[in-house]
Amino acid sequence: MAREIRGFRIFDGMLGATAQRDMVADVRRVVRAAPLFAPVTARGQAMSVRMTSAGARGWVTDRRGYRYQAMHPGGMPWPPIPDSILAVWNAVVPQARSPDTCLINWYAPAARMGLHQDRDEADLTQPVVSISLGDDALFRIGNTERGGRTESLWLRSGDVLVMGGAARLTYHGVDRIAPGTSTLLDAPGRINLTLRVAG
Ligand SMILES: O=C(O)CCC(=O)C(=O)O
Ligand SMILES: [Mn+2]
Repeated sequence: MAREIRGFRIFDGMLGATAQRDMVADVRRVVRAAPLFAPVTARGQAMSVRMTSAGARGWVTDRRGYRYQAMHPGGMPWPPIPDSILAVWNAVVPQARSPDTCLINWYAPAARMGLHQDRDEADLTQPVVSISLGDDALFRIGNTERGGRTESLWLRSGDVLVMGGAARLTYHGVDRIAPGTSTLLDAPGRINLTLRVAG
């Protein structure tokens, strides 16, 4: 059962320990083929997360701006989205189109992500499904317009969050992670996976 906060659906602890470990192994395979890179916003600001993608396209940002593209910045294709990750999408949003991209964010202990909307996808009627692995993250939910009161919750390893429907354009971000709250990964930090229909 999911709980709902401002239209975001949260499946607490959806993935058990074995599923989480298997998924991390799949993520490591993707990262070996398409290494994490350090994104820079169009304004030239370094983001604190490291990222890569799986799927037919991947999200990139550099001085030319935010976009989805068919190749990793290193020139290689993005690896396919692992079945273990696709299975989560099929379980929580079975009516949606198939995702064509999975963004992999790596949060080292000091990394964060400012409040933003996910709006680079062509069809905003399709949801975004987010999976948390590793250390807890303090996740902030705002409103569909910039500003206003926000609400925060901790996302823990194995939690799945769906941003869809009227909340598809709700502002959200990660204030901080809590290093050492999970033993899933070899090092302190957090992996976040977001499945999307980009094209
Ligand atoms: O790390 C998270 O939980 C959220 C990530 C996110 O909002 C994004 O990649 O667009
Ligand atoms: Mn987002």
